[in-house]
Amino acid sequence: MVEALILHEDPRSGNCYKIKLTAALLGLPLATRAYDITKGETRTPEFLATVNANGRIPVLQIGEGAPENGGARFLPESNAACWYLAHDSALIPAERFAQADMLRWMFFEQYNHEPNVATLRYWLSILGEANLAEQQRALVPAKRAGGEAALALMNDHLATHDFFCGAAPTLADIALFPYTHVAEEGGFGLGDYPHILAWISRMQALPGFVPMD
Ligand SMILES: N[C@@H](CCC(=O)N[C@@H](CS)C(=O)NCC(=O)O)C(=O)O
Repeated sequence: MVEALILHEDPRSGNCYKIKLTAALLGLPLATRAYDITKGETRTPEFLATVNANGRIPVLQIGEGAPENGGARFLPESNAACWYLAHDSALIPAERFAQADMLRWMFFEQYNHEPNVATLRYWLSILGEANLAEQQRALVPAKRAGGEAALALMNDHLATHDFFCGAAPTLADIALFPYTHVAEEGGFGLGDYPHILAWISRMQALPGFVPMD
């Protein structure tokens, strides 16, 4: 039996787009259920009790219905959800080092890239600079420096690699693509990173590629 796959998402979120891109590249049907994170819709008692106690999207729901019929399982964390979907596919290299190297870039994305590049996009383009709290405003220069460092590292790596783990795309590329290709919405100038721009074009040319909403 094929299990239903439902993505609990906010369509503006790059973390959610990672999962939609993985499903699209693999030809997997994926239903969606939308929430507005700026209205606290992932912080309701019902969401916390049934979807994600951590109060965040994305969450990949696997299966649906009553527990006696298999029920629904909920998987938060974008990169874990991508891993679930890509199991046994070419998006996860089989060779041990290559697989660990792919994970290296996915951890880099969560620690060095997303907290800087994605957060500035959220603050400046979605919340709006005028609406930032004083504490957020004070953090902008450090996030700018952290984001520039992450983009520079990526650009250097892509100078000699078509994709992050070699000649073919893996989940490392899918994890890094969403917030990188809209980095200008956070005030980053992608013109400074020509190898990133070439990689973005390669990603957009992949069979099955879908753009972010
Ligand atoms: N590490 C998590 C990050 C999840 C996350 O920060 N989600 C944000 C949107 S991208 C969210 O739900 N924010 C709403 C909130 O915190 O209330 C992942 O990769 O999925």
